[in-house]
Formats: sequence, structure tokens, C-alpha cells
Amino acid sequence: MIHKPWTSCAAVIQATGLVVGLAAAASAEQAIQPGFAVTVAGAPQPPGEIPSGMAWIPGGEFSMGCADPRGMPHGGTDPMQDARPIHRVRLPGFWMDATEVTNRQFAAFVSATGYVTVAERTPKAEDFPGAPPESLVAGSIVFTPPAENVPLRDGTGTAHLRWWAYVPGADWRHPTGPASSIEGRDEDPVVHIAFEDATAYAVWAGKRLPTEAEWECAARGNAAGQPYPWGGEFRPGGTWMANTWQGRFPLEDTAADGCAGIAPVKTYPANEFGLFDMSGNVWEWCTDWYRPDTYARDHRQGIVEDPRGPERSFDPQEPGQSKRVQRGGSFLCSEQYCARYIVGTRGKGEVSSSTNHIGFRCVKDAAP
Ligand SMILES: [Ca+2]
Repeated sequence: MIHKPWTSCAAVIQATGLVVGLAAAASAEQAIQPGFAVTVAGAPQPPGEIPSGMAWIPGGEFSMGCADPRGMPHGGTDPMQDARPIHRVRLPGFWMDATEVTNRQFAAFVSATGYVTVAERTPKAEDFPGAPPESLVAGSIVFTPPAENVPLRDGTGTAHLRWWAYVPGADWRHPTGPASSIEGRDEDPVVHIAFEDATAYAVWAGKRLPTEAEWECAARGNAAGQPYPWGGEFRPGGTWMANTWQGRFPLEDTAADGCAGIAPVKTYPANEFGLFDMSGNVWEWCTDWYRPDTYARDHRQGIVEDPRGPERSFDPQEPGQSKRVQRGGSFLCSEQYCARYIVGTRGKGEVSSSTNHIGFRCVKDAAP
């Protein structure tokens, strides 16, 4: 079977308080991974009324980063070197959206402002010197599974081009191309979102995008040194906790977790802080510029206060591109290729690029 993006979830897992409680209890019993120290929780009580759709993140002092996951069950093949050294970070409390921003929420923003996303704009010839005019068409990048099995790595750094394609007319309203739509998908996370699109929404909503440290603090809850936002086991008690990929990547998504493609938000249980989909479903933009050595720099400072990332990006794999951090992994994450459903791992994206597995959520500062 070839994976068909945007097929419906076969079964919806209700996120009940009971399941959230079990997840928190399970995480408390897990051993802390080497390199991590206990979390010193910040303000447990929110400073006022909870903004609609948001959750209180107490902040505090925590260990940020990722142990080498190779050898772990579901740990994948990547050492995740850019997520080390594990280092201490201290943050004030803040509010965070409980879910990824949905199609319904983004439609309200567009309706109110007339905003046009990057994917909907026709590229300008001056921004792409030498490009043939016929290639300057609005669109975005869509996961397009190949017909036959392909190598996941071939030493060229371009193996992923076998399952990604630039599709004219793909945008947030047309996730897999002009013939597709978001009808009936109001509660799916919005995708095909470039960094400036996410920022524009956040400003309109009176919020902002999270820093990478805020994102990780929120995802971990108060449990230190666990590989997942819910604790130490990928499937505690046999329960699927996140929307990821099962089956042979990129050919066949068996949807053993109940969902092929994107899942509506709140399909899987929330973490200790009441946040959904902090692992899997869609990638989420953070404000920090990406560099692989950010943590090495931070580690030398001792406890880092509210880090905001480096002043500019640098990715040795694509040195000419400006990239921001993305977090959380997506429905395409698999232990065969990208185990970035693991909570301390890092992703990155060129700021004007969008795909059908990149979305976002917002945060809000606590009132002084
Ligand atoms: Ca899935």
C-alpha cells in the first residue's frame, strides 16, 4: 500500500484527564537519563486567568538537550549531536497554546486580515536570478511517496528529494495541491506555513512564537531527562501517545497509531502541562536561528537564563540558507529515518520554505 496523505484517522484516541494523569505518573517513575539533573519547577500557579486555549508553563530550571538515542528502543540511527551538550537553562513561566494552530484558527486570522501566506505568493524574478519564468509559480513542498522503495541515505545529502516535491498551487487551503482542500479538517493543524506566516499570526493573536528553550521546557513537563513528553516509554501500557509513522518509510504508512497523515489536534493524550502533540503530527517553528553548535556555546555559560539563540544561523549542510529551529517532529517521523519525536532533538527549516508537515503554536508572556 502506498501512503496516501490526508486520509482520515481510523480511530480517535480520547485525551482524558485519566490518561494525562497516567502519563505524568509513568514519567515520574522513569529513571533520569545520564547527563540530566532534576528539574527545579518554577511558579506552579498561573498568575491570573488562563487565556483561552492556552496552558500555564511554570518555567524553572531544567536540563535541555538529548542523550544519544541510538540503541534506545525507537531511538533511530542519528546521534543527534546538535542537541548536546546537555546543559542547564532557567526560564520564567509563560503561557503556551495547548494545541498546534488549527486550520480553523488560521482561517479566522486570514479572514480578519486578508493575509496571504508565502506559499500563495508568486515568487519574484529578482529574488531568484536565473530562474526560468515558467518556474516562478506559487506553491509549496508536498510529501510525495515514491512508487518503489528508495534508499533513505545515499551519501549525497539529497536522498529526501525522492519523497518531497514542489507542487504549484499547494498552500494551507490546498495541502497536497490545487485539487485538495481542508474541508472537514477544521481541527487539523494548519500547514504550509513559512516562518513569517507564523509570526504574522502570532502578532495578530497578541502572542509570539516560542524560543527553542521555552518549547523544550514546555514539552518536558517537570519530569527531567525523559526521551518523550510523556515519559520514558514510547508506548506506555501499549498506548500510542503521538502521531508518527509506522511501516516502511517513505512507502507505506500503516497507521498502526490510528492516523495516516495528519491527525486533528487533541487526538493523542496531553502531556503533564496539558499540551497536545508536542511529539509528532507537525513540526513547530521556534524563533531561534539554527546552529549545530548552539548548545556547546550555551554549555560554557553554566546556567543559561532565558536563551534566545545565536545572532545568525549557520547550517554546515546548507551554509547559504537562513534557518530557524523547528521542534517536535511530524507524522512522517520514523525510527528508520528521523526519530525527532524524541523530546530533546532539534529540527531546522529555511525561513521562507513550507511543507505539508510544518505548522506552529504560540506562546504568551505572563502579565507583569
Ligand atoms: Ca501516524
